[in-house]
Amino acid sequence: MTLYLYGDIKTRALMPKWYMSGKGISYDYVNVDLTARQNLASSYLEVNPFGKPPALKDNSNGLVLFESGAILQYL
Ligand SMILES: N[C@@H](CCC(=O)N[C@@H](CS)C(=O)NCC(=O)O)C(=O)O
Repeated sequence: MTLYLYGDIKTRALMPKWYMSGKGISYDYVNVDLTARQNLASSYLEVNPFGKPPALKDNSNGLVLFESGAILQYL
């Protein structure tokens, strides 16, 4: 399973980051630089059409979540 977490330092991505670290869940981190407006780039809007990090993509089943609470519940 490959998990991709999309976020930036000052976003709610910190919560799933902290949770996955604590649980030993491996993931790839994709930085979405809010100051550079990368959250509005098509590459991120394809993941989350709302353009708001965090988002989590699970490549094993194609699931994409973009609410921090839903991401934590899924994990
Ligand atoms: N309800 C969403 C909130 C997402 C959200 O508001 N993200 C903020 C960063 S924590 C954001 O994208 N701010 C930049 C913007 O709104 O353009 C969640 O909990 O994941």
